[in-house]
Amino acid sequence: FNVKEIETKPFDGQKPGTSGLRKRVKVFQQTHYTENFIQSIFDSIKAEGSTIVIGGDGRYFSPETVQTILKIGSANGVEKFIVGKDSILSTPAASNIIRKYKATGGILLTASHNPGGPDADFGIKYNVSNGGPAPENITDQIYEKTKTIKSYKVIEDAPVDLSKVGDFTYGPSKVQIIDSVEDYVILLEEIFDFPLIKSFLDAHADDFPILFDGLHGVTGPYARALLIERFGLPETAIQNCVPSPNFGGGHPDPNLTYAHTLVETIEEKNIPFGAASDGDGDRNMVYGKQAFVTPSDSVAIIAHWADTIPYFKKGGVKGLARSMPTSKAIDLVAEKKGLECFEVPTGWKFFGNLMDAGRLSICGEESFGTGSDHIREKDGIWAVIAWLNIIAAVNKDSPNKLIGINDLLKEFYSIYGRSFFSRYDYEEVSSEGANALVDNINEALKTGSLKDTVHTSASTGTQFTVSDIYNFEYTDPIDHSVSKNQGQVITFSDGSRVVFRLSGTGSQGATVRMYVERYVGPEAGPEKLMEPAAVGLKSLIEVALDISKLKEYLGVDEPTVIT
Ligand code: VG1
Ligand code: CO
Repeated sequence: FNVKEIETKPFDGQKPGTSGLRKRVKVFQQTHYTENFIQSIFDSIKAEGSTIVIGGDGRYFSPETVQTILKIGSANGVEKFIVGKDSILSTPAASNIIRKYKATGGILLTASHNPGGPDADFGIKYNVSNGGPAPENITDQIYEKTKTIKSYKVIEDAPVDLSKVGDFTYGPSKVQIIDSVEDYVILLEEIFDFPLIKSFLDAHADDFPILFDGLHGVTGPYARALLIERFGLPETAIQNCVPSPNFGGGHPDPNLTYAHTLVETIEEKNIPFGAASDGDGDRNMVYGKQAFVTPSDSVAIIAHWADTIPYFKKGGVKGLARSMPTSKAIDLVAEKKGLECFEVPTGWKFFGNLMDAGRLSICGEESFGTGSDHIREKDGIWAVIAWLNIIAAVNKDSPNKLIGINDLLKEFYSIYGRSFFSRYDYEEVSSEGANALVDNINEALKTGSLKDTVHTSASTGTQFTVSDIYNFEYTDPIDHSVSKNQGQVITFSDGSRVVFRLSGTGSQGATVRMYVERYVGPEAGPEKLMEPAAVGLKSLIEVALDISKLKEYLGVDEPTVIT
């Protein structure tokens, strides 16, 4: 096979963000654009003799891109490709495949929860041999290569048929097309108590029906294999579970705004337990009739009940962690259990080193990301099955009263208190406005002008005194790499805090995120503790908007999404 060298010129802006390179499909479709980025990946790793996993959420432009990877990868000396059938592997499943088959790394074709289709988003992300997203030193290297690239290498062979499982070749390289679901189901079976879950669901077919909504993303086949085939649930237990290249025209993000198909069916049919996942399967939302679990609470509750899950009962819980903007609920669990607890920047890549070093077992992000060291990505289906495992175990000890989501929340708050938490997203605002907002807070940080100032909520009269402002910076305890400017934090004397961050996953304009958190101790009593988050946070949100002059800088009145 001839290796051809194709001339090219660098494109601006091929810098991987929080989770890979995400742009409009039209941008990736420009001549040489995708090729440049893929060659830059192979230039940044040891491609010769490597094994590369290829998967993704099956979105529009994925099949073409798999062929592009085969062409360029083969020319760069890749020995073997392991590819999910129809180019599909959920992000957690891909992480598992990389680890299980000891691959060099993986290329994931996904823009996660961003809409798909010819006019929407595409994305490419590189994962390393531990199964996790490439750390910053590698993504920086990829970006440097994209800035100077002059040519890329290809081998021209007939495209591989991605719809057939089996062993094939592309040029001199081996290509193995694998079932997308099988290995993942085996993995979860080793982690959870499947017989316990099944017997609980069997016994409560009438009073505890469940519903999983795949939002037309990649998790559909995984949910079917587990819920229908393993647990024997009826077809009504899943919906929107056939992956579609444009996610059925929807926005595959599991939150109260975008997962409205789940929310509507749950409320209409009085379903006590529901869940949804995002396009690539790493996010999750747990939602039941009149019951919503914030992701920050979800991970803390899983940590609290970890002993009910065989994987943790056997291996123990080594440590806990959260991303910086995530509420501190999990810190309270760590404290009570005498475990180490880490606060890392936003993005799953920061958890990997801690897991590899044996210091971290369970972690999460407020952005509907929950997971453990069974792989190196967050894992939506894992979180849903974890909840089912916990509910099944708790109910085994409560034969006379059915314990549901709200009972678990109530009990958790009565032990630890509650960290009321909410995030306001201002999507696709002007970059100038967003930068001015950030500059203004930095100015206050520098001059100390906000320190000790008192702010009063106009509607409730509650007062907040600023105790500190800082820019979050993280030093990785394992490799000592430093990540600066990871978000601006304003803390108040009552322990509340507000965080401002610019998103690193958007594909157009800027997205500003404002995170608010206020802790209420268990002594407040169940009525206060079970208040809707919007009520518990009203005063703080007013004050945060006021201090930051956010509406002025961004020129918008309301956020696009509230979670
Ligand atoms: C967002 C979330 C972050 C998450 C990232 C990738 O990043 O805030 O917590 O890790 O998406 O998730 P940002 O930079 O836009 O805030 V996924 O499911 O899109 O891979
Ligand atoms: Co995702």
